[in-house]
Amino acid sequence: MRQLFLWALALSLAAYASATPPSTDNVYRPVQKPMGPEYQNPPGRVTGDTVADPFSVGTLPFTATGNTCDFANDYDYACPYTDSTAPDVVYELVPTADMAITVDLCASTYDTKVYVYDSGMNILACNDDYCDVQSLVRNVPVTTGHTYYIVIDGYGGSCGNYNMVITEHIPCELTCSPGAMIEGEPVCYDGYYDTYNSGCNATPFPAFQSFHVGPWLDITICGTTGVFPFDTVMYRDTDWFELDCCTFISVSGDAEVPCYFSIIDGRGGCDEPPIVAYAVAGPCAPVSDMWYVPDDGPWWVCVCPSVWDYSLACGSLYNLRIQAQGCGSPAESTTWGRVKGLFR
Ligand SMILES: [Ca+2]
Ligand SMILES: [Ca+2]
Ligand SMILES: [Ca+2]
Ligand SMILES: [Ca+2]
Repeated sequence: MRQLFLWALALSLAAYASATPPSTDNVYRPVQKPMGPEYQNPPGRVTGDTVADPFSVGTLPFTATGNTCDFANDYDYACPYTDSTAPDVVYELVPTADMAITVDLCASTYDTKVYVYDSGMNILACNDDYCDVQSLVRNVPVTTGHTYYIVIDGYGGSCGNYNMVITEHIPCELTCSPGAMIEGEPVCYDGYYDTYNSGCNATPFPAFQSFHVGPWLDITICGTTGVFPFDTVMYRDTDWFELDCCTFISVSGDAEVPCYFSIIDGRGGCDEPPIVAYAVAGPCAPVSDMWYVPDDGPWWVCVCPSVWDYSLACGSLYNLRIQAQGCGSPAESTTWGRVKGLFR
């Protein structure tokens, strides 16, 4: 019966392991994508082409769909890729209240870019790839009665169907779970160098926060993370927790910014260790159903921001609960209630 349960768990893990696992690097390594054919402007002008004749954004939340291919190329901003020739569409927003906004193009079906300009065409926010190759900017402050331009563009010469949702940005604010262990790492900052718990990203030596599982381990870690610049390079605070030996690992929790919660096979050391399970937690979107059935350790649980974007500010809080069964605990002592309790 227990074997059956293990097989069921192992099969259910296939869903976690089948997608391309995320990187656990702490430094951003942009890859230049192929640019594709240069886009040629169509003849004539249509509404939405430029800031002189934009579409209007109505009451928030506001959704708009369309296709950028019939518009002209008028705008480009490097974030970080340059030389876009893609056609672009312009929306005008005049807020009726001071707020921050999120512009979400994640449901679009081509390689999008998005920019937010003020009325003087000063750039306020820019993003290329937030959710796969689609774009999102969050927490962009806007002021009542002022005019803002939201430009939907494409990477390289890409155009296609866009789906834009503009919402008021409601910040996700968490507090440490009762009884949580405080991570203890300093809050990251510009130029921060993590020797505290950056795991396989630490040089010259790996740096883990280690836990002895014993028969059972049930611990919640309240930590902070974020994305920050080091010189001109983008870094993120990665937090690695080591478990010495386990026959079950369950990971749950939430974060103020989107974070990968990953279970990593540490048995082969830091040379490209396999990620065996992962999920995105936050913002205010808990993960509760991630587990793995491992063997002799060590196993690592890693928390890192899932998006390379400075809006994921240092000091963003997470609660990570790790429940594990140790290698030494005999199967006979495992009750169903206890095992199932691990995966709630
Ligand atoms: Ca363009
Ligand atoms: Ca993109
Ligand atoms: Ca941290
Ligand atoms: Ca860290």
